Order: sequence, then structure tokens, then C-alpha cells
Amino acid sequence: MGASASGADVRGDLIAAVATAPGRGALAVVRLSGPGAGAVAARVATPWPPEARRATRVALHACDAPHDHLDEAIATHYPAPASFTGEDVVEFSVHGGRYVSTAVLAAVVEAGARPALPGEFTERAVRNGKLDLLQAEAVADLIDARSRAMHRAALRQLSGALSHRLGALRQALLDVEALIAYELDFPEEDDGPQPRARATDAAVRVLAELEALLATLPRAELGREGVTVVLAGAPNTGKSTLFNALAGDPRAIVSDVPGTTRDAIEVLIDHDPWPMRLVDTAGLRADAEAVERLGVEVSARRLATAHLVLACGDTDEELARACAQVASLSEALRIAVRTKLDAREACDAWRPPADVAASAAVGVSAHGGHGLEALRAAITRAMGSLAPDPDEELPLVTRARHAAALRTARAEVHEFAAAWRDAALPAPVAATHLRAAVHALDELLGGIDVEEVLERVFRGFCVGK
Ligand SMILES: Nc1nc2c(ncn2[C@@H]2O[C@H](COP(=O)(O)OP(=O)(O)OP(=O)(O)O)[C@@H](O)[C@H]2O)c(=O)[nH]1
Ligand SMILES: [Mg+2]
Repeated sequence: MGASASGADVRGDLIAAVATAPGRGALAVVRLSGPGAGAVAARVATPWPPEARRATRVALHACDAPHDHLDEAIATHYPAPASFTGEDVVEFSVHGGRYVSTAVLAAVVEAGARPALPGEFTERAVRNGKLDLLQAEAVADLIDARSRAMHRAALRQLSGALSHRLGALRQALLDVEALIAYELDFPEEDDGPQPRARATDAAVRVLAELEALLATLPRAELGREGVTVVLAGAPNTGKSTLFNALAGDPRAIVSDVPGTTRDAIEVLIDHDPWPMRLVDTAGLRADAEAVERLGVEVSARRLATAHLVLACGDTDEELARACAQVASLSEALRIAVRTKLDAREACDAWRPPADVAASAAVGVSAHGGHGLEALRAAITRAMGSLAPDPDEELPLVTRARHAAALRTARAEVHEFAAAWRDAALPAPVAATHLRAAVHALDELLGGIDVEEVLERVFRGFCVGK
């Protein structure tokens, strides 16, 4: 039986959806949740009911029409409340592809279920106290994860690391409130501990913790957006060839005509410790004709916003020139990359010249694959110096919603601490700031009745989740 924090019964009607991605695949899952899930399943599956929580083979058919056979499937029944949503849940693993899953969904809808809205299953899990809102968002992040860093951050949030941290902060704020109440009750008390100073100190500790969490935002952004790594250098130095080799995919056009790449091309690649947003750009040269010149302008813009630049040159002279040119256009970290090693000398014989202005220098042959591992390792080191490893203890603040709530809490606690320290506001007024801070954290965790927040969060989910 589910109830929101406001006490209202929020057990929903019976919903159903195909929980797997559309398209061709070995399996698809049709999921039902809500009161009567078992009864509806009984109208489309034989034999029914299966033993609870045990994967069981069934024949699926049209509603009340056992001879209108749809599929041989595996059914699992999770009676409430021990299910993902906390409601009665049935899952049918059917054969993949569009037709079977759609036909099974149509059958359960005819039998009494309603097609689910995006995110409605997870929303119910939150409403029924199975997950808090942060964990529900982590489910979406896990689904959307495109890199190891995002995957790890999502798993950590799903395990409740951020929720626990915020729960502890919330408790700390309530403790400060209790200290204030003491001051209100015994204002003249002058022996024993000093509640006024203690309340201020506790608030300052909460502020430090809020700051620490907010300070993880840039790292979360790196995890989501990737570290921007821009390939730059003179035309025809092999940038696009190297781009393709690092991407593992021939994405960029390669030719021996200088000025081949005109527009920046980018690709997100899983990398350690952060995903890499690799950008190929037009070769830098002053005498470019009109269209190419536009490309060079784009290159300059991308260089200005890069985290890391791979300055490429296919001779040592070119390499030094590329490094100097990049340095004039970008403040980003720089790795000097001597390209096409195979073309002129034995790959292993190359040594970085003394005059390249870069934090590292690597020689590669994109054709033969020589040096690519060393380049990846140099990129990993450079990324590590941009931001500490995402593995560290503190959970990341991953969304604008989180940042906004934490900033609100920080502003309120700040107001409180200042007013309380200077005895500038009457205690009940000062306490309203603490209340507002607690409210911001509650909203973050979804622990209070915040329809609008739930609506916003869950409509961004996919159907069936
Ligand atoms: N031998 C050899 N040739 C290479 C290597 N990498 C690239 N090339 C050749 O160099 C020429 C230019 O390569 P691109 O990758 O198009 O060079 P680019 O720097 O992207 O050129 P622009 O887009 O014009 O700036 C092509 O003919 C490539 O085949 C390499 O590792 N070894
Ligand atoms: Mg190119």
C-alpha cells in the first residue's frame, strides 16, 4: 500500500508498457504494475498463476482467447509490496521485435491495463518509498550512461550514497533547530554549553558540507559531457586519420589534399578517467580560401573552449610550429603529437625535440597504430590533472535540479548563520531559514509531496521505466 509523505493513498491504476527499446532484438519485456496485475495476466497467459517471483514458461494469447496464440514467454509475478514499484507487478519476457511485444501489450490493455506514461513505473517506486527521487534519477542516468565514469556515478547514486549524505545534512539542520529551541526556552542560562555558539558552529559545518557537494558539479559535468580534446595543426598533418584511429571508426574524411576538413567533427569516446569528446578541426593556415577560412575560424573557437589540445605536426618543425600556434589560441593543456612516424623514419627511433612547448610529446603512426596506446595514456594523465579521479568517495552532484536545491539550502543556512551569530534576528525568524534549507533538501530527495518536481523528473524518462 503506497502513501505519499502527505498521507494520501497514491496507489495507482494498472499500467502496462513495453520496457525494452523498440526494434529488432532477441527479447522484449512487457511489464504491468498496479492492482489486479495478476488478474489481467490471467486473461492473457496460460497457465496462470505461476509461483510468486519465479520465472515460469507460459503461453500468451489474446484477451480471453487462448486459441489466438501470440507467443511462448517467460512470466514472473511479483506480488505487492516486494516489487520494483511496490505494487503487484507482472513481467513477460517475450520474443523481440516490434510485432510480438506490441500484440502482447494490446492484449493486456484489452484485459484492463492502461498504457503507461514515460517514467511511470519508477515514479510509482518513488511514491511507494522503494526509491527516493535521487535514486530514481540514477536509474535514468544508468540507462543514459555512455561512459564508465557516468556508469559509476549513476551506480553510486542508485546505491543511495548521495541520499545518505543529504539525509545526514538534513538531520544536522534539525539538530541546529533543536539547539535554537533550547536557547528560546532558556535564554538566561549562562552555565554549561553555549547553545548560541554551538548552533552557529553546526550551521558552519553544514555550509562546508554543502560547499563540498557543490564543488563536485564540474566533475559531474565532465562525466556527462566528456573532456573536450581538440585535434589541431597545419592542414594535411594527419589529424582526421588520427581522429578516426582514436574513435575506432572512420568518421572523418581523409585525403591527401590539404584543407580536407572544413567543419569541426566530434565524437564521444569512453576513456579513463573521463569520457573524451574528441574534436577534429580544419587545419590551421593563414592563406586559406573563403570556405576553408570559415573552418579555420571554427577551429580557433573550438581551441578556445578545449580542455586539452593535441597539437599535431608531421615533421618536428611542424610540431614545434603547431604547439606555438595552439598556445596563442588556447590556454588548454597541450600534448604534442608527431604524426605519420612511419612515413619518414623507423617509428621507434623518434625522440621528442627539445623545443616543443607541451606537457607531453608522443609520436604516432595512425596508419600502423604505433604510439596510439602511449597517446591514450598521455590523455589519461592529462585528464587526471584536470580533475581528480571520479572514483573518490564523495558522491557527485549530477543535475541542475540538485545544484539549484543545494544552492538554495546554502543561501538559507548562510543567512541563518550570519543572523544567529550576530543575534541580528529573533530566534523564530532565524529558524525560518533553517526550515527553508530543510525544505530544499526534502524536495531534492522527493520526501515531501512535490507533484511538480515529480512531474518534471519523470516525464524525461523512457516509457516502461
Ligand atoms: N604514412 C602515413 N600517412 C598518413 C598517416 N596519417 C595520415 N596520413 C595521410 O596524410 C594525408 C592527410 O591526412 P588527413 O588525416 O586527411 O590530414 P588532416 O590533418 O586531417 O588534413 P586537413 O583536414 O586537410 O587539415 C592522407 O593522405 C593520409 O592518408 C600516417 O600515420 N602515416
Ligand atoms: Mg582533416
